[in-house]
Amino acid sequence: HYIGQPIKRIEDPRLITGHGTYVDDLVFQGTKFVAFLRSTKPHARIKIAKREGIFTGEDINPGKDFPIATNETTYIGQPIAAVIAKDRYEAYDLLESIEVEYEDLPYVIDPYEALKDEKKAYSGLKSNIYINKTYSKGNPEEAIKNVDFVIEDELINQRMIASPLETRGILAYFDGQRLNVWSSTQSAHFLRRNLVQFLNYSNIRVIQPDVGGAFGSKIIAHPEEYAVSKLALKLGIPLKWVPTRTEEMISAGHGRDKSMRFKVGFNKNGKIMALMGTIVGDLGAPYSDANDDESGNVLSTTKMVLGPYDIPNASVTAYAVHTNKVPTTSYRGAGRPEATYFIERIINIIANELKMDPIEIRLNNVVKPNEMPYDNGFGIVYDTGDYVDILNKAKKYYTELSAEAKEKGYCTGLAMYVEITGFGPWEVARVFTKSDGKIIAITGSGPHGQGDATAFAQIVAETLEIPIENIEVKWGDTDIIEDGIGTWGSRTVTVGGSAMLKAAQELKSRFIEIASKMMNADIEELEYKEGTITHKTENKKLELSDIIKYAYKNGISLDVTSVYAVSKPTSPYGVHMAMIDVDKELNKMRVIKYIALDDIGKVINPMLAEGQIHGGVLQGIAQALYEGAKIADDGSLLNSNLGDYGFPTAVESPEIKWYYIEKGLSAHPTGSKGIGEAGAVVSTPVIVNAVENCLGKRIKTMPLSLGDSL
Ligand code: MCN
Ligand code: MO
Repeated sequence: HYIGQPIKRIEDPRLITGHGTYVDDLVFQGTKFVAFLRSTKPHARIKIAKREGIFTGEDINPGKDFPIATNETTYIGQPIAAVIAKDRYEAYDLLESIEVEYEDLPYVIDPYEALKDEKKAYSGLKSNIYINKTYSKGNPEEAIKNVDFVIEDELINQRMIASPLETRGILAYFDGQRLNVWSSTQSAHFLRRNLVQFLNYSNIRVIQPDVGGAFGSKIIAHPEEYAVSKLALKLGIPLKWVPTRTEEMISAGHGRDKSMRFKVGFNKNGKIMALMGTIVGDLGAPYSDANDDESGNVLSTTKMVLGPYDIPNASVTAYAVHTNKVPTTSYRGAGRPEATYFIERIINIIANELKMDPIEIRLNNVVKPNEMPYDNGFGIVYDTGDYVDILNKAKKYYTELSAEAKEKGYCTGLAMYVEITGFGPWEVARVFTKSDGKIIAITGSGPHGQGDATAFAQIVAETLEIPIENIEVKWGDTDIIEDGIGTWGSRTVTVGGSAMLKAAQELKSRFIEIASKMMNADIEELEYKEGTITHKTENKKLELSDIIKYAYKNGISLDVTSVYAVSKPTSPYGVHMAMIDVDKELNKMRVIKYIALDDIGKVINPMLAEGQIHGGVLQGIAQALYEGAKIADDGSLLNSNLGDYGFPTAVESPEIKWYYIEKGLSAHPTGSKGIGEAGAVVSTPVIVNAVENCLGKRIKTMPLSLGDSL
């Protein structure tokens, strides 16, 4: 059996021996290097002197300001012109020769200021407010009159920068017949569809080579990708663009940047009776590729803000608003971390107010197992799970952790989460056999570090009951499979894996069908076991190699493509906790121990899943303690390099223990739920809650090591 086993990553040998191929490793004869001139003003009318070799918005999107600003720039860092040179040194030198006239326009940086609509982030906007939507259930106005206590406050989830080790990058080449594009992206297919639309040209092949991480920042098609593709199509020479780290940080799309003003009414036992509030998400400058995604994730935050709790009366208004900052895009969790942060901080504040145990207060509020599936009233249905059971299991770990902390003078904190994963609309898988017996499995999704290829190999090997070494997994090329969606929203192993499972099952039934022909027997008379088909009553037996040989000889295809359409996403959940050393004098905090307990349904590979928890948890710890975009009054980024930004390393990582239960299976064929984001979804409030519990003072801003908290 392969499913459920900690199989080592089949992707790794070539990567860890330095044989990976990233966009910047690719060179074609005659490749030229592209560099972009970026706006130094948050909002201005621009005029660029046209010269030979300088390309502006007029060359890329004439008359429009997107993706490249032609007449009006709306954030510092926005690309406003491009140059092409023989290498990147010459390209950056060339940038200095471009003359830009800026005519300043009023700019707005603070999202609450932007809501007033006195200054527009872009003159083409009717309003800065991209969306304004209220979600309600019960009657919070009435309910709050009858509660024991009311608390009002504000919580801020700061602007983050994804910072994958590899920046974005693209190489585009029009070979006279078709446009070939290599991009560091989360989905070759999604980028292709976007380019087809933008260029109004369909003969495009997109390849996703090895990708050094993305964390959501490489989902959307970025302005530079549109621009380089357009220029490549126009000029017919291979063009490469790879930004510097600072360019990446000021233009790749930031994450989070939401705040919530809330009023919560609760009783002596900690039961929340009413929650009211406003969530404001700062979208930064308009960029439809980013803004269209759940309104910059503001809607997903709001729909999930009730968490795993049965809050009978609630009304929360969401505002997604434009400012003159870098556009915000998805960042690991994409809305769910913000939602989890808000509700878990609220619960912690209430628990401290009532001097209640963090597990008891949650037990008094969670949705009960007999209420599953549970419609949270804000448009999300939680499919399966037992929130009471997982809290009771967490109690044992938390009691031990608290005892150790007491002895050593450390702080502890805890948070719970429910999230949504396994998004659709569909995914494609293709499984076929080579004439030599090799099985090739191709996914339409776009793994870029998660290890999904190993999980896919496990799924195919388990279904066909053959050694995993016989299977080769491929992805990231629009030429090798019908179509695809991509890797994000912790969907890949569940949605892509279900497509893979269906394709492998179909291939297996084809094997059996062919065997029945070869043996002149009914399918019911045959038995498939470990790649061998035997006749139940007669002494006949066929190996897969015989069947494959026969199929090719007789003109029968063993190439199966399966499209798996998703009807509903699925909801993983868990309880995480931490022990932290807080040194008030040195204003220093160090996470000593972290325990994660999750239910993600069927676990395909516990080692891969645990790896995701390690990375995600450290990312969330970093949001609590170290990371955050520091924005100046004019919207410029002050900490635009990894040294200043507060990027965590292995040194900052605590000991992380992962436990899982497989109680709430999903309805997908794999039975799995996603875990790619869970760590980042819940660890931030775990850390802030722990520090708050120790200080006995309400915490408002992150990162804590820089904030006003201590
Ligand atoms: N897994 C499993 N059993 C489950 C669920 C997951 O064995 N029930 C395993 C899978 O086999 C896979 C991994 O855990 O190896 C994550 O799977 P899944 O939860 O399906 O998530 P995705 O593969 O769709 O990954 C996307 C997710 C997202 S949205 C972000 S952001 C993120 C993350 O993955 N970005 C990452 N983890 C990252 N890890 C790396 N190294 N680099 C990134 O950019
Ligand atoms: Mo993501």
